[in-house]
Amino acid sequence: MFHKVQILKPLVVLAVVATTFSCSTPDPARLSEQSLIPMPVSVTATDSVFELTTDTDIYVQGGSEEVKKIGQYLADKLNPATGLGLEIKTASGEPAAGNIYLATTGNEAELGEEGYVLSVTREGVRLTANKPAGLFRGIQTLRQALPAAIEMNDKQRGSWKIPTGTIRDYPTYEYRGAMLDVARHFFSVEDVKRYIDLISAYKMNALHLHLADDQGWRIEIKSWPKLTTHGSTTQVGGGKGGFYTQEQYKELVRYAQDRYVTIIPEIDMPGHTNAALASYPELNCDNKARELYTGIEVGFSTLCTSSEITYKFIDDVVRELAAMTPGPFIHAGGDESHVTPMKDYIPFINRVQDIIQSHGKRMIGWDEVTNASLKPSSVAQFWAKAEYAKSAADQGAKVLMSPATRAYLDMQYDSTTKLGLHWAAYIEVDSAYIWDPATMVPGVSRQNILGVEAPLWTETITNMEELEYMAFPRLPGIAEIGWSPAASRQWSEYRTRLGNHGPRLKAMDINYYPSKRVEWSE
Ligand code: TNX
Repeated sequence: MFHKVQILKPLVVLAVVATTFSCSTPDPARLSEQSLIPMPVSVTATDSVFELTTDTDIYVQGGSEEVKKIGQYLADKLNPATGLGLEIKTASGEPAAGNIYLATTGNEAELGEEGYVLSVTREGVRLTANKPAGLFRGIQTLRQALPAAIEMNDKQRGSWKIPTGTIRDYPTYEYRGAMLDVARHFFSVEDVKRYIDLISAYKMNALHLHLADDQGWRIEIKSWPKLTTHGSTTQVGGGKGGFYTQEQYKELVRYAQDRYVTIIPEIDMPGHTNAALASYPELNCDNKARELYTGIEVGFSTLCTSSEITYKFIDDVVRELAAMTPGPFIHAGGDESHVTPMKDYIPFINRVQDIIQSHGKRMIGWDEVTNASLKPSSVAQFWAKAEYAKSAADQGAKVLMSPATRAYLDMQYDSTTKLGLHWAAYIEVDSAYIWDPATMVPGVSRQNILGVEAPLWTETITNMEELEYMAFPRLPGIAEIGWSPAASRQWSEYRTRLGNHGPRLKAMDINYYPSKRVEWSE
């Protein structure tokens, strides 16, 4: 080892001198050797490069404001680091050589809603998809086909070469998401926007926001104002908490929509409701308001399932949420309702499911909701009990896969991790990657599965830096599990790609955990 280093050193110095003093940077690795995450369905490399220059612009197919907006998003990603000032232009046909072209062509069934074809030749970049969402996903691949420095926010030296070839790509699962618990610790609108940026860079398309729990209620409900004037005012450890006004929430929904991410709001019930029970005495069977709570115990609170006012409350909350939710789902929680007897829990969940449906939405619930009678339109989120996931599938409902032992981003990496919990497992980066949703639970197979989601509970997570440390680099692996075909996934190969991805995570200013199971390139 020592000798190797001695011999290699002069070579390294030479290479550094060569790249620093020559006018052009060396050509990038072939397209098939780029460290793309998630791995595309197919990559065919040819042996040339396309270089972005001051003459390069982004041509969008004429007419569509939506495609124009995607073009602008791409320009905003490429211009800061390159300083090339790419402009958006409307094209009536394919542009002249030297440019990037984005178009929705709408005729390839296999590509579906989110698939795309990215074709790079010496003459230019051509990105096509059936739908704008596909163009957006393809842009994430294009970013990763450029040098990591493309992610920097200010002008970088260097040339901007993309290896040539063709990528055809589409997702395995239609739902690829992350969950953020903004109830245990509150996260600002700016934080949530950054998380949306980060998850969408890995082609995730859903952000589930856990908006209410024992420690805080985080979304303004105009018909029940004390939920926020009182119920939002603290958090775990006794900080000041916080909440989103409806205007702020709508802004988040729009921000996510522009990145083809659907926000799924969750109000957890009948348990995990202390913040609501503290705000309105009438939601308690004894009519007495509870104290606000700042600890991290679970399973002690319940709405009064036998009182009509509870259902009026839920109907009002769901109505206001549904009005701000363009996506199809409202999440009703339903987990760890330890003080709600099962004989009360079952009719409660059935009724909540009806309320959600009456407002035009589909219910998602944590896996315990399968104790009730699920409609085929409902979704059970598997986190703990395999038999519940199986029961959901047997009832004809879809299953969302979030096994706590693999996909929980709040679990510690190992016993030395300072943040997080370990009640489910220690989850190193390989463990978070080496599983297949379609074989996780006997009796639950691919056609029963809506997709995958990586939840981040925030009992111990207080700010964005800590959030990033727990989410990265596990989240890109979960994103790949949701997107890429199972047959193409191998830890031994992914590990190299992830290691090569290190400089990109740094350029994105992500505070990631530098796992020793990965060899990180500088
Ligand atoms: C269990 S997972 C919970 C959450 C906690 C989490 C901590 C689930 C549906 N319920 O209330 O925050 O464990 O890891």
